[in-house]
Amino acid sequence: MRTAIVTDSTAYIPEDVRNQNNIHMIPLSVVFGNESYKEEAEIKAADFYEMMRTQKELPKTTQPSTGMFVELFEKLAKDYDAVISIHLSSGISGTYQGAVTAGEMVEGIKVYAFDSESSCMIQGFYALEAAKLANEGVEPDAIMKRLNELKAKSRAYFMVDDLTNLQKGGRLSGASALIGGLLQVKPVLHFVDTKIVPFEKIRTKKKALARITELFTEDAKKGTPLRACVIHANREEEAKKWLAELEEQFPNVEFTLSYFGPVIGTHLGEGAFGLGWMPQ
Ligand code: MYR
Repeated sequence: MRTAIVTDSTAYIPEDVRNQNNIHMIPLSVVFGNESYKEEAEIKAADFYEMMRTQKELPKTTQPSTGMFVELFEKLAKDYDAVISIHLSSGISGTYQGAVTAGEMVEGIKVYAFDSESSCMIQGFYALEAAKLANEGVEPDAIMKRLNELKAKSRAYFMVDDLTNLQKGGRLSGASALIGGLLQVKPVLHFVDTKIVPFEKIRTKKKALARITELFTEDAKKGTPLRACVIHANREEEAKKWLAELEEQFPNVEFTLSYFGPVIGTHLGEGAFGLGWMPQ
């Protein structure tokens, strides 16, 4: 069976890596006023953060339309029997549901939608793993099984410089414990049951990054070979420094440096950092 792999733009897999691995990408968009930009294709991260700094209003984000999914799946149906469509968490975006709905509408190709229950390069790792297996001719059911096994063992923690965007965009759940000092804290955040919730209330960025490193260390020391990603929102130099420290401490972990692009950056704001990992 020929299986195509689709992911959305919030995996932030570089274009050359997508092309090498035969991964198809469907974009989400950011909207400034009346102007909508498909991320990756029409707006890149650095330009986006510059625009966000200079505009008074927060941008909005939109998921791909069902029509975009239908068009893509119909195109893929010409060359493939199945498609595995891997998306950002269903608790923060309707993108995954869009793939499910379009999959029910399109004939001639079986659509398997995968809810990453996360986003960014963690989602990218699922897409890369799925692409490797699909290129080896592994059946889609077996690929889905492998993705679910990885999901059960994957972790991601992140922190934002300022919680305002996450709160205004309605993507922060269970934050009542933080109310009162919302802007003064740098909580470590994570996903629980598809939603973003505070993991621990922490007061400074330094302590938050140290706590995330500690959580990673606990897992990395267990001995399972891991792949991990350091993710930043327009803070490449700081992210590289963190990455270098981790690489030195954990030479057996396969690290990737990645970024929060326009759509995720809209909700996290500039200066956010994350660390995600899963078994290799
Ligand atoms: C949409 O409009 O459908 C997109 C909404 C995206 C919400 C993003 C919320 C932040 C996600 C953080 C992911 C961190 C992964 C380490």
